[in-house]
Amino acid sequence: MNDGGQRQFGPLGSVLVIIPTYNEAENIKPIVSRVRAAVPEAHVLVADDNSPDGTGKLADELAAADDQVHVLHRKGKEGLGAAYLAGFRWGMEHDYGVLVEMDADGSHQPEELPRLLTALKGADLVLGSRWVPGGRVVNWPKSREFISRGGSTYSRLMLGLRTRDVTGGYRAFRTETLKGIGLDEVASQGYCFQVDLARRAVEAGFHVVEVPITFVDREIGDSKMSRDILVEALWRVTAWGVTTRTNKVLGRRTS
Ligand SMILES: Nc1nc2c(ncn2[C@@H]2O[C@H](COP(=O)(O)OP(=O)(O)OP(=O)(O)O)[C@@H](O)[C@H]2O)c(=O)[nH]1
Ligand SMILES: [Mg+2]
Repeated sequence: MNDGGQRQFGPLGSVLVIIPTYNEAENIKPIVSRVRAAVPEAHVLVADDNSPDGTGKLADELAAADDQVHVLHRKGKEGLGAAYLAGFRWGMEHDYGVLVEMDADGSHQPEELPRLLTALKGADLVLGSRWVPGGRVVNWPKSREFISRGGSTYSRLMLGLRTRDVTGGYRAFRTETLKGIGLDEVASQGYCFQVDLARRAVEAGFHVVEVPITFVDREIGDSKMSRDILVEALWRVTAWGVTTRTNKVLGRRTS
């Protein structure tokens, strides 16, 4: 991780909050209005994978009533990673300076976004972090906390990262950072998408800062967490770790 000490960071530019959705009909309106209230100048992009429960239609209603709300309709469920990649591309095409990742279910509190954006003034990427002092989780079953903490620890050890919360999904990127990461090579779909972006940012020498957040467990709607998502994360992180170490031994840069 680059310490960013000597760097001059440019102005942030306009902010786009990307919210991927799959069956979030009960959550979409409250979360969008919370974002609009917390950071009134920010725009919102809902990236919906043709949710059977009509989330996309509700998002269209929000967009029709508010010029700062936009909807990206995707054909079908392709995973969180693919939805974010499409959202990032949309944000780049529309010249936003900052692209924010946020879940629809209220786990990532929009009221904390101003703190993330303030930190981004002196960073390339800000991670909302549950596992730094001041960060915490509310209402999470111990089993989920164990999996999440374990996933972060395993990823840190395998990949040699210094960040504490590697799997979290509440993040603010400068658009330039995402351009520098090489999004075309990102194939991860589930949670390891977040690990993948973090390790790529660190390896590319970007200044990554963690800001403590209070993560609130979803109250409404169904979880998309699955065994397949965990298995994908485990094998990909292991494979990246082996490649990173092998390349270090051979004195090559990782790709
Ligand atoms: N577009 C799209 N969004 C998705 C997909 N899978 C999950 N999401 C969204 O990504 C965000 C995170 O998913 P969650 O189901 O909340 O995952 P989680 O936070 O680990 O699990 P719980 O909070 O326990 O449900 C939510 O806004 C989901 O609606 C997908 O395949 N496509
Ligand atoms: Mg959630």
